[in-house]
Amino acid sequence: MSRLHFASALLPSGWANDVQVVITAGAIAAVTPGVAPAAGDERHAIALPGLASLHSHAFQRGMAGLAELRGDSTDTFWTWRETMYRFALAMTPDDVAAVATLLYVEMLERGFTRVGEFHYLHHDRDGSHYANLAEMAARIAQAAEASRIGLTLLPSFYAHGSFGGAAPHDGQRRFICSVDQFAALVAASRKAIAALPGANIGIAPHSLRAVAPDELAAIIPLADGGPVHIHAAEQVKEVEDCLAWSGRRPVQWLLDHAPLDQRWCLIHATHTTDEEVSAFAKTGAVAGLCPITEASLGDGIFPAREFLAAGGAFGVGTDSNVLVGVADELRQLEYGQRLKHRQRNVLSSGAGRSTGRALFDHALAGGARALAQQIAGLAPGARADIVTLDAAHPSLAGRAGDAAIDGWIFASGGSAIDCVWAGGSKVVEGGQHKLRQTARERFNAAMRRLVA
Ligand code: NGQ
Ligand code: ZN
Repeated sequence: MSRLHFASALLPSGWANDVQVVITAGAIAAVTPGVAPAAGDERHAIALPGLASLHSHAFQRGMAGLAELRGDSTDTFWTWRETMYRFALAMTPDDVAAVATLLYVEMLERGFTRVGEFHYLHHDRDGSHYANLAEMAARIAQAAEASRIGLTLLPSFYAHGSFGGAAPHDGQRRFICSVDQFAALVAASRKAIAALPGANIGIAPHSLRAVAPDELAAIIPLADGGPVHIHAAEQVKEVEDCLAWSGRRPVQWLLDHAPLDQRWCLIHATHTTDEEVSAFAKTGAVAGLCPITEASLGDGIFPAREFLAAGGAFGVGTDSNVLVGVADELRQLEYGQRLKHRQRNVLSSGAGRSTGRALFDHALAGGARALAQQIAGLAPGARADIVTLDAAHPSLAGRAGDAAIDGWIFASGGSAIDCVWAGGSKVVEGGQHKLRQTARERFNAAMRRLVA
């Protein structure tokens, strides 16, 4: 058991002062506001719940910053994807473990205490299957275990190169499964996370490009009540190709053909019409927004204002992991809306209300829903995932409550985090994860080989 005391803490009911939190077996056992610190309480100033990065492709952390040279033709999402595939084809299981470990260490240092790992790099470099189909998933689980981040593993089903069941191309060979192989992969993945504290599992049909309708119907039961995540409508070309194939846009196709509900998360959903936005919001499915990656890849800007007005739920994901941070994703999300609408404080919940707080509350609730966490925030029964802010950081000076969140998100470069507890263990102190040094060394050694 451990006891923490916070001068102020953001609880599900709002900010509270003098909050004692009791942790037992990795979970929050009690939250008591309005009490003086007791002897033996570990004391901190400002506490927030950790957030989920609901969408990550861990291996892509290794190519961060390596696709910033213009190619021979106009650079697009699709040319980036070729670079990404070349990188993916080179990685061994040890490389994936090294990259994922550093990534998860960075996520924790930057306020993410859970990750939805949308995992599709399944097979060996030549496309043959590892003796353990979940070899790569086990490396992801190892990285989660070492870093202590909460893992929601989302094994991805990938079978085709484009809409209409087109054959996959050679660069996709490490991702490909039949429905039967995928069922075996999901079973092996369940084993890979079985002993991992705080872990759960869902499935991820990759996209309507990679999954045919009959396959989608066949794999949904494999989620067994867990989350179902799918990429949708990220690129204009994808929308056009989907229209040519089905007469429907991707989100409309899913609304018409998939049993969308609170278990589902549509990743990106960037290019959606007003009708799609309101129907999507009503399903309770989460919009998995990845603002930094969507900016990096030139995807476009999600209609977040309209989606929120329609009652939609969103969470954020770090996706390509080119830059990793809660504050960074939330800031980029709001700034995209400002650039689009040429206004300020677009996603604030009303006059006089903090934008940072609105972004944070939505991402907390949406992230928990998308990763099937029953309790979001600092409340009894939740996993003890807690972040403290550094009250001495200049961007927080003289601020309390929502103003501290705004200072962190908009003015600190994301660097105002002090300590982080994941599943009740204090893994980050003074902004640094205990494994930072070893994780960096191992990552750097892998990179020198892979990039050379
Ligand atoms: C992915 N990433 O699966 O890693 C995708 C690119 C695709 C993003 N969309 C590949 N950010 O969608 O075909
Ligand atoms: Zn993705």
